[in-house]
Amino acid sequence: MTDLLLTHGYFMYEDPKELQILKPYAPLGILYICSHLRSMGFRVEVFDTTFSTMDALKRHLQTEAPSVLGIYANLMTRKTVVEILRTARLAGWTSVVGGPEPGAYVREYLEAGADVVVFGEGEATMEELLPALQCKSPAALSKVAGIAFLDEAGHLIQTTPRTQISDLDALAWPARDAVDIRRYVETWRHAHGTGSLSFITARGCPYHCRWCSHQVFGKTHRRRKPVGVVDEVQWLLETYRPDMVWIADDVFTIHHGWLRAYAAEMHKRGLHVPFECITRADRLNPEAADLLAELGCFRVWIGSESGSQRILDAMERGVTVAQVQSAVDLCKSRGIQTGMFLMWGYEGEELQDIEATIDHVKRADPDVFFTTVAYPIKGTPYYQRTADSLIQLKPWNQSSDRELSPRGRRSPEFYGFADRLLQNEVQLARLQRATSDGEALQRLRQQVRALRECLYSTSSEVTA
Ligand code: B12
Repeated sequence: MTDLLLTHGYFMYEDPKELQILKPYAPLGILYICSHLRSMGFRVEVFDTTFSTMDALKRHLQTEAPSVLGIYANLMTRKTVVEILRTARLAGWTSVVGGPEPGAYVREYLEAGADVVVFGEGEATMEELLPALQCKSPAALSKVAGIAFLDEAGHLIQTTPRTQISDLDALAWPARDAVDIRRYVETWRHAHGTGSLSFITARGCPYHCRWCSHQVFGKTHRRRKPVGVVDEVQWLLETYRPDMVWIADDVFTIHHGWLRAYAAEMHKRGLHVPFECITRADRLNPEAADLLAELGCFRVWIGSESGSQRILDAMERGVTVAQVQSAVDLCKSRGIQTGMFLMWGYEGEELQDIEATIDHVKRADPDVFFTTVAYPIKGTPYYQRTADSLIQLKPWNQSSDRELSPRGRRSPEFYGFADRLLQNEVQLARLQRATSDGEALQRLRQQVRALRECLYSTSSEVTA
C-alpha cells in the first residue's frame, strides 16, 4: 500500500507525433516530489506513463488499493489527465493535480474530478497535504498553503500562497530509480544513436516574455550550487552512462559567474559530456560561449521568435534582432550548432514582420529552426490581453491552449505558406552561398516566388 502514487499523462506510444520524435525525458517534477516525500518517510511510487498505455494505468488504478493519486499536468496532457481523473474517482482514489497547467484552470480541474489543485512547487505542499487528506475535512485542508479545493457546498476555497523553496540544494535529487531511466536512455540511443537524459541546475526565469507561462516558479530565479550540480552530473554519468545530456533549465546561461564555477568544477573532476541547452541571446557573450564549448555543449537553442524588432518589443522579449544574430555567430565560431525557435502570428504581426523573420533566419543560418503559431497560455499577459477574443472550437476537456486562437488571426493555410516560404528561402540562400548551379537555383527561385504569392494572396483571410 502506498501513501501516494504519482503519474503524468504523457503516453509516448499512444501519440503518433511523439513516436516520430522519440526523444523522451523523464518527468523531473514528479521525481523531485517523489524523492522529497520518500526522504520524509512517505511510501511513494511512480506510474510512469511514458512507455505505458492508458489501459494499463486504468487497470492499475482499478486493481490496486486506492490511496492518493498525484498527477502532473501541462497544457498538452490535459485530455489524458482528465481521463485519468475520471477513472481514479470511480476507483476510489483521492486525486491531486499539479504542474504548470492546473493552477490556471483550477475550477475546471476540480470539476473534472481532482480533489485538490496544488499551485507551484509540490514538494513542501505535498508533505503537508498527505496527512491533511487523511483527516478528510475541509478544515484540515484549509491549513495547507498553496492549494485549492471545493468545499461541501461546491465553493472554491483557495488557501494562502506557499512561499517558494529558498534552498534548492537542500532538496534530494529526483528519484530516478522510481522510473526506468535506462529505457529513456536506450530509446534515445536506438532512435538517434545517442542516449540522453536530463537534469536542471535552477528553477524559474526572471524575464517577462508576455506569452511565457510562469505558473510554477513565478518570475524568481533560484540556482543550485555548482558543486551540488556536478555531484549529480557525475552520478548520472557513472550510473546511466548517457552519450549526451540535456540541461532542461529555462535559460542555462543566465549567470556567467555560476557558469564559470560549474565549468571549473567539471574540469577539476575530469568530467566532460556533450550537451544541449537553451539560452537567451543577451545571455551569451564570448566568454559564455567559450565556457559552453569547453564544457561539451554541441547545440544551443535560442529563443528568437521574430526577426522584427517591433514584434520582439511587443512580446517584451528584452532582446534585439542583432543580439540573436551575434549569439548565433558566437556559437558557430566555436563549433556549437544553433537551433532557433520562431513564432508566427503574434499580435500585430504583418507581412513585413514575416519578411523580416525570413530575412533574419536567412542571415543567421542556424543549423535547425522550428516555428510555432503563437497561442495564448492561460495565466500569461498574452492570454489576458486576448481573452475576450479567443475562439475555442472544442470543449475544454478535449482541447488545449494550443488550439486557442484570437479572432482576427490569419488562417492555418497562411502560416503553412509562411513556413514553406521560410524553409525555401533559407535553402535558396544556402544554395546561393554554396554553388553557382543555375538550374537548381532557378527552380528554387521560382518556388520561392510562387510561395510568396500564395502567402500574400492568403494574408487577408482572417478568422471572424
Ligand atoms: C523540459 C521541458 C520540456 C521537455 C520535456 C518534458 C520532460 N518530460 O521533461 C520537452 C522539450 C519535450 C517539452 C515540450 C513541451 N513543452 Co515544455 N518545458 C520543459 C521545461 C523547460 C522544464 C520542465 C522541468 O523539468 N521542470 C523542472 C521541474 C522541477 O518543474 P515542474 O515539472 O514544473 O514540477 C514542479 C511543479 O510543477 C510541481 N508539480 C509537478 N508535477 C506535479 C504533480 C503533483 C501531483 C503536484 C502536487 C505538483 C506537481 O512540483 C514540481 C516540483 O517543484 C518547462 C519549463 C520549466 N522550467 O519548468 C517547460 C514547460 C513545462 N513546457 C511547456 C510547453 C508549452 C511545452 C510544449 C507544449 C511546447 C511545444 N510548443 O511543443 C511541449 C509539450 C510536450 C508534451 N507533449 O507534453 C510549458 C507548459 C505550460 C503549461 N501551462 O502547460 C512550460 C512550463 C514552459 C513555459 N514556461 O511556457 N518541454
